[in-house]
Amino acid sequence: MSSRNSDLAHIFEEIATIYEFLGVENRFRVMAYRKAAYVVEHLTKDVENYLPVKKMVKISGIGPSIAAKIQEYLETGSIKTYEKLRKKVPHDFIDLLKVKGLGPETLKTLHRELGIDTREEFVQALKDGRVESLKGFKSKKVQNIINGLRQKEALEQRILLWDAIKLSQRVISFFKKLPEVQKIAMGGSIRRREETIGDLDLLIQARDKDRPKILKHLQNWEQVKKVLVMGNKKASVMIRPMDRQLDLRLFKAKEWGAGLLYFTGNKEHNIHLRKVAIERGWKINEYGVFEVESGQRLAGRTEKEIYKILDMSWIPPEIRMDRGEIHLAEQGKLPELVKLEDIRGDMQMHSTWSDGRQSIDELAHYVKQHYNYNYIVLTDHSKSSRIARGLDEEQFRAQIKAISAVNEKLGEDFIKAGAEVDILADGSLDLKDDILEELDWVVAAIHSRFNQDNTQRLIKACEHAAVNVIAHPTGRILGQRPSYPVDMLKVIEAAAQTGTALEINAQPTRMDLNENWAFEAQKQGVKMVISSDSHAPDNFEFMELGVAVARRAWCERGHILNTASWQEIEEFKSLKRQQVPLKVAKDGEK
Ligand code: DGT
Ligand code: CA
Ligand code: CA
Ligand code: ZN
Repeated sequence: MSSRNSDLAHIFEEIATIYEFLGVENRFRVMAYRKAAYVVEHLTKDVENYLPVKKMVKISGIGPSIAAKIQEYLETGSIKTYEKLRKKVPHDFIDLLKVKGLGPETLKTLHRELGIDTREEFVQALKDGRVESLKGFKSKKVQNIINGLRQKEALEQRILLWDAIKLSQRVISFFKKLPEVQKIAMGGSIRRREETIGDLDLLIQARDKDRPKILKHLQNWEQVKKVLVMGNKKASVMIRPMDRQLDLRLFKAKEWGAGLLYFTGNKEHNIHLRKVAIERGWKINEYGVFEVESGQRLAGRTEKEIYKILDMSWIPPEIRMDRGEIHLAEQGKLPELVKLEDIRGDMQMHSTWSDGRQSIDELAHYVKQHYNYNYIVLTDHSKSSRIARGLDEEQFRAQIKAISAVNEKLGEDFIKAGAEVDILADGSLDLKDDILEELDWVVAAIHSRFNQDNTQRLIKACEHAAVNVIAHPTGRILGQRPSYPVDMLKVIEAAAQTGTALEINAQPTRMDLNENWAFEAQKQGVKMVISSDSHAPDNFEFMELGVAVARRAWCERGHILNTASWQEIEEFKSLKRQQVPLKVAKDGEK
């Protein structure tokens, strides 16, 4: 995707937010700009290709006034309306709207009553009690704001893995334009697929004489905000997108594997490898493996070659954490980690029937066109999730029919009828048993009461015969809220005993189960499903993140249910039925 498109999308998003702050009379503008941001972000070609304005308004979601602003941006590099709005409301302040618990009305009150214009002033007013002294700001509300701010700050030091992956794709494609770049890869936490990322570590293989040109290429990139270090084989810069540090290092061909290994880490893994080398009278650094006495080079060209000379099999980056993988690699007993290509279907997604953006028909065709899946499970929300426009029993019945109709046209049972049913406060389900019986797959999830201890609530859901999987089991949202109180070890145990699966939800801010719980679940023999929880076409890509979590949790194909055929998934369901029989409540009972 073009970087201009995404810059424009950011601008439109910010304009929408500023209008939101300025007041309800702007709500149509807010909607128009939000929509335009979304549309521009998802154009397949650079926005320039859609000009002139007359042609552009034919793209649904872009009106003439916004189309004119796109043209203005392409011609002048800025948008006057945007500059004006920015002067009215400081960016820093608007950014506070992203804090959970702080809406436009609250911010406006703070501005009016306390004269707060910047984030700094806001933090100060929180600290010295001025916020709490305002009418309508009870201590609980203030505490919520403080918690929200903390979560946001924690994430600001680091960025989400998904954002980092997208950012690194942009960086890599920028350098790939140079024929002098022989090999290129991201190292560090991105390559290990950590949950959040501090800085970006970029490695390039090139001939010595081409180094200056490559470094110059970086220095001249319009996305570079500041040069921190500029050497002759490395550089560090701050880049504008997401305000990140980018460390670039250059290697010769014979050093490439050693450089990649050294800068992929983690540190503990590297130290352990070095120890193994030292025991043999060798040393290992970012340039290769050498015999200490003679200084003779033993390896360095590829990672495989280095692991091999240390008598180990190649270790996938995701598990280079010194958690026992080195020992297993010495014995040739590393787990065979699940791969993205192993995934045969997506187990959670939403349609326009609840809060998704695609109709059932569109979902089916989109997935068939872009993915090589054998099945998808439609899991719209149940009725108590009002904001998500959840369905009641009758609507699910109608949906089952609608799914059959689409499947009939497709000539196969591609779409499975499922539901994401709310687990109510007492652990009972939001839908009657008889409709659950009619569904192909039942996902149960908590969407309310995040403050109470939810252990028993989840265990009770596991014990329900119709529940096949617990979705996003801890409920955490990165950058917004931690897990609700829950004893996950007990939930994992209940899942194991009842034959219920646990979900690895692959949404970028969820990744829930996280790698630690997924590791625990895998050890306890609990099956997991990986789902994109898609609400829009581009969400299906998130599957990659869920697979990364599973890989970091040492999961093999067999641990992940949706690497299997639907027939095998049916067998998984009937196993639970043998353990936990369902007593269908008759009408009038319950
Ligand atoms: P981050 O950036 O905080 O998300 O995490 P990393 O793991 O990317 O850390 P970073 O950028 O400081 O270092 C990049 C890689 O370089 C890291 O995977 C391990 C390796 N590395 C860094 N410093 C050292 C060191 O002093 N010794 C060794 N053996 N490896 C190091
Ligand atoms: Ca890094
Ligand atoms: Ca770094
Ligand atoms: Zn959900």
